[in-house]
Amino acid sequence: MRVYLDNNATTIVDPFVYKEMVPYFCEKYGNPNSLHEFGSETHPALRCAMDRLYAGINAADNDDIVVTSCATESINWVIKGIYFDRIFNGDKNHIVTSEVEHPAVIQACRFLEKLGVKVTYLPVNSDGVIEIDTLEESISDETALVSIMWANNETGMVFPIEEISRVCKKHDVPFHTDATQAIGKVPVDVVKAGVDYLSFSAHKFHGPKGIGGLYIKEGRVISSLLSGGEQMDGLRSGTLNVPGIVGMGKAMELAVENLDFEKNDVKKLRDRLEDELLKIPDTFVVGTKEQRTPNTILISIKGIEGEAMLWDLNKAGIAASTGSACASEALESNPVMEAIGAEADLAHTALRLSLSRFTTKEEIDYTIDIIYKAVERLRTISSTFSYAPDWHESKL
Ligand code: 7TS
Repeated sequence: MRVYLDNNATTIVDPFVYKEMVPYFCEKYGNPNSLHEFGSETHPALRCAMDRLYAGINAADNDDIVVTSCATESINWVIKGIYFDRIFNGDKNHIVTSEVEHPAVIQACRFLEKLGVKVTYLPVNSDGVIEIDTLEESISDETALVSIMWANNETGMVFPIEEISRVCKKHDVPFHTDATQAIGKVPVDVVKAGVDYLSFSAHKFHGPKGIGGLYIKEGRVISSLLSGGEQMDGLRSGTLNVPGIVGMGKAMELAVENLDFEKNDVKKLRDRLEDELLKIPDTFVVGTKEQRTPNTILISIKGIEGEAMLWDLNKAGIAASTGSACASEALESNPVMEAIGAEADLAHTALRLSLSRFTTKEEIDYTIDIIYKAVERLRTISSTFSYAPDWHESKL
């Protein structure tokens, strides 16, 4: 059996998404900016895709959604764009973010630090979420931008976006949120949330890779970083990725249609997996079930290196991760585990299991069985854990 439980890294392209994209590779392959029919015959699908994106996050007609290549690009654009708009000219010199952002945010901020920008990385509580008081205290007259994620990729914890945006408004500071892990998992409404900028990537919600977006609220300016042929109203030059945009639009429509399914059915499977794994002694999961995206579990199984567990799972056909794929090649401890104050030996035990609307009950039952067996095997050989064999006997 092959089981894919690494949906926070990327997702399968929904077959309906794929089907809508197909004609835009070999039939309607024109450049949308060309003045002939090959170009113009792409326009209806592009318009339809953009309408679906606007509807999906409740953006107004006068707001901008600019198509980018991925969330990493959108995030870098906002953070570095703000530097050119508000910091380079001497107006402001400070950015506020959190310790548990994706590396796209953290590294973009580190880049600006080298140019002299001050950055505050807000700490998180034991659930992995920032406290509003610390945000309020961190903002000053110098602050040019607050960038806080909507949902964390490792823990799935959903941040108090409306409260964050209220604080930002009070201090008149633009608010960017990285909603890469939120779209398709929880309702994302830019009006209700009151955000100024919002980043996303299609491949996290069953769209294709290599395509993403940046929402920009009406009135918020941003310097364009890709200068060139003036596509996307001059905000982001470069020939449009027509199949990608078509696919992202359809994926957004399906993501919104499936929100109830995520909230009920995916969550039920996730909760079942979590409840069974928590029966293993000396385990804990970061954050409460209700405050997390319905698909994610970050579990620590004491005495078991995350990588060792991944090896056993992979051999059994199960894909999971120890955290963000963007950092996991380094064999480092999980940074979010560290940020929540977990002891050093536990930070190495993180295992992230992330489901999707395509995950089945059979797959979850199989995974529970394999993890139980892997725990038995790995704890027997663990140098940091004294093995008590009786806990699982009724389970196997
Ligand atoms: N922001 C968050 C919250 C993410 O989870 C990711 C990808 C990105 C930004 C970057 O997205 P990209 O499409 O530009 O690559 N996160 C992960 C992950 O958790 N495991 O692999 C990739």
